[in-house]
Amino acid sequence: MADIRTLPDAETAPEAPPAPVHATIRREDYRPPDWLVPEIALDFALDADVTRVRSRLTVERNGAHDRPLRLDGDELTPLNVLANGQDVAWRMEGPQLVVDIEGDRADLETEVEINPAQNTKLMGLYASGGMLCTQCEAEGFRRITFFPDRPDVLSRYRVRMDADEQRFPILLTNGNELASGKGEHGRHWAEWEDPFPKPSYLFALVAGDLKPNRDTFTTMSGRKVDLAIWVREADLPKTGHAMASLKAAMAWDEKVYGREYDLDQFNIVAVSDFNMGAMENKGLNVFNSRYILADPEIATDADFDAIAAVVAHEYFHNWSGNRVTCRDWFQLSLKEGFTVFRDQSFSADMGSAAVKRIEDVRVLRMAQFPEDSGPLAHPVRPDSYIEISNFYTATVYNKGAELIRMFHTVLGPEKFRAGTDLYFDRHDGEAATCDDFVKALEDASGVDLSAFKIWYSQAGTPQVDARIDYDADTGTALLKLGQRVAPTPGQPSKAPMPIPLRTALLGEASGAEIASEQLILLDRPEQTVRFEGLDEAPLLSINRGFSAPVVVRAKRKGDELERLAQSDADPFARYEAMQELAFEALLAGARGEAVDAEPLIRAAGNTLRSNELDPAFKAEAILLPTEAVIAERMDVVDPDAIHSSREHLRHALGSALMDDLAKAQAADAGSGADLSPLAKGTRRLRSVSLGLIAGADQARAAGLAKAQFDVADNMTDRQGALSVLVSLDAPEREAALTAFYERFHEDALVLDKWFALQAAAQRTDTLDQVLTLAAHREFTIANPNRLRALAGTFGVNHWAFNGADGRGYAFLADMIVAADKLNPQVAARLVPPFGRWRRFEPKRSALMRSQLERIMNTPGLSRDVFEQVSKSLA
Ligand code: 0A1
Ligand code: ZN
Repeated sequence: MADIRTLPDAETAPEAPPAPVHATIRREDYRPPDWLVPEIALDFALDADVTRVRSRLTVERNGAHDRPLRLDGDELTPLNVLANGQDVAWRMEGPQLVVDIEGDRADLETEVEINPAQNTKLMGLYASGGMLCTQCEAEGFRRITFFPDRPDVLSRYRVRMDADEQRFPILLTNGNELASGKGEHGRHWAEWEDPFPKPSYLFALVAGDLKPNRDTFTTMSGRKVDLAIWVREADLPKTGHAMASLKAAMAWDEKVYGREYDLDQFNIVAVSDFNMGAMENKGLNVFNSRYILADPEIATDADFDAIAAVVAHEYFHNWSGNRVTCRDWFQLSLKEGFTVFRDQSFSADMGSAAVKRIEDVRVLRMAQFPEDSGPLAHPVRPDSYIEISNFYTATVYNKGAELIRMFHTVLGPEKFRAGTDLYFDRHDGEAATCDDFVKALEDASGVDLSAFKIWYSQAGTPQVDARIDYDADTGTALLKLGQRVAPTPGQPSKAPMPIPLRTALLGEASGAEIASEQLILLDRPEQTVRFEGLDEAPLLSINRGFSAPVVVRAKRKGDELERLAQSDADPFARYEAMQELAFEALLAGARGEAVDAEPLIRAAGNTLRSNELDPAFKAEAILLPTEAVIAERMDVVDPDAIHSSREHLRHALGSALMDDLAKAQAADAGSGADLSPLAKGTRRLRSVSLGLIAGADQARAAGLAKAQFDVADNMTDRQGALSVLVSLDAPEREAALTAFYERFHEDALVLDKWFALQAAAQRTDTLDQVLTLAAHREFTIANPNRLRALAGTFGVNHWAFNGADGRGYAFLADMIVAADKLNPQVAARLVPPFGRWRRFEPKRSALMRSQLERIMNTPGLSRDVFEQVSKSLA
């Protein structure tokens, strides 16, 4: 590239009109790209402070039109622009570089300089712990070089990297390495090529002093793939679980979906500053270190499971996301919903499917249901956005996965697999839509799924009302079902949805299945299903396995829930019956009504004493719903009433079941390194039991917790004990927190736990403690994990965040405003707890609203926070 230092002069760079701020992008406005970029060659002269990026794009006019080439940029200034090796007229229109191209094809060269060390947004090329790395999804590539930064422009990449060899001995990017060598002044270089055309959001580059954990995987067609997980040398011993998970995921995708890996190498890099969980860049996944590094000393069983799930998730994207990508960002769930469904199925196959389903539904209810009933509600395939980063949501991911699961349920595994085979085959190398996915399932299965498409477009969680009328004389039962969806922003009236409900009837006296399971499709506002030949009164087991992501309100009689909790053969339905029993008591308490805890106590006692149920299931079944989930079921939220109702129930359960709980808490799980389902379940039940014991007898719980903490040879027991101790007023609390800090403060991931545990504490002084922690020398808002550990955890601590004086609101608002100046994406993710303001009693509601307004009035607010706050206020 010639004359790289030439700065634009006034003639070639006329002043552009400012782009509209905070514009709304709409799905209906989608147009295919004007220009395609089949090839791109990138040349990086890497340095933490000034990295020079030269790029050469082969651009091709897409169709007959005379529109100019528009390249996206973000905080970029072109140093040089050449077309076919010649100077060319160009202009900036807002952040876009616009070039009039003669002819239908050209080579366009640009050059920019960027500053990774000052890139606090962690989008594009940034510095983290001495290394350089990239994050490009969704729109980070435009912070590296000028490019049509949209997922339907697929290019073949050739990349040259040049860096100081001592500081950056390892140079990685997508695809395969072609050549490498030494340069002058202690520099070295490497050249790579990715044979698979990809959208810019899948580009990645890493430069740093990293060491690999290497392994190999032989694919089903016999190709050997070199695997490497790159970390700081000291972290190498903590990479074994991630590597084992990767190999298990590769084998699983071959077996279950027939998908084979396609490059000769697969690299994973762990970084400690990362906005999200991980990123599926082609052949070079970049991970938040919390989803790679683990050993039993520092990671809980839940951390181990999350690592396996996220490693698998990113790997599965190689097909569902990379080989077949999204046409536009409105189709995000095409890759995310499907890939979450794939990773959930993988985890279910690796452990207990029943417990995994319960966990997934718990996450859906805690994260997605509130989203779907609040001001930020949006369809699985959104219709508009201001900032796409705000749409990496539980709706797009988890509800999207539920939608795929419904397809799987309706089609059955064989037809579903035929459908995904056709989808991958038909759209390999393309940017596809959610409609394309459904069409492939339909074409391969011969089943009309068109009615289900409403799940992509209609927001809100359907409520299903169910009631059984039984006539003993005729042995007939009528199951009366109704559905409705509450209005959501922009969707005031709703159409009925197809809701597949796996349903069975149990005999009231025998507990046996008197009508075997069938799949009922509720697709009208009201529907009646008839059962005949019943010789005893029926109990209703409905939405088994949580076959549809809906709220079921069933009219129950007498001890129906207790009977279901005891005898339903479907583990999810059994769990659900326990939850409903808990809700009956919790809601009565929160409304100030008389509470009968006996049915729940009996059911929980039977569960704990059962010889058939495994401990992981027992733990889930006796775990009380969180205060936030209880709040979802109240018309007017009073956090103090909810808290005290839950505390009373914990007390009642804890005292009535003390002996059973103490036994479960004392159970020996063997070595902390044993990650078998039994060992993990035993540990989980120990800590859940400890929590209930604490509800009844704080002094006893403090002693047991401290003992569990002191003898623990693993983080699960330690964290479980500490999570109970932090809420107690006992000398053991301080002792354990101090011991934990002293032992682990040099490990950033464990220190995050220390912050998070205290921010989650159920105490009247939690906010004061959080304020003190915000001033701790180890606290920083610049590191997303640390910020989330303190402010994110506090925001979902229902009782503490919603303290009546409003100081909790002020604290979180302060955090959002401060974080927004550095990292808008992460700041915006702290906003949702404020979105519940309309649901609260008037005093808190006003306090929350005034904090939202305060954020809104902050000068220079980012697009990210602006969108979340303005929608929350609307
Ligand atoms: N595609 C990733 C999630 C992801 C999205 C945006 C990011 O930007 C900071 C990072 C990661 C996944 O689903 O795993
Ligand atoms: Zn994903």
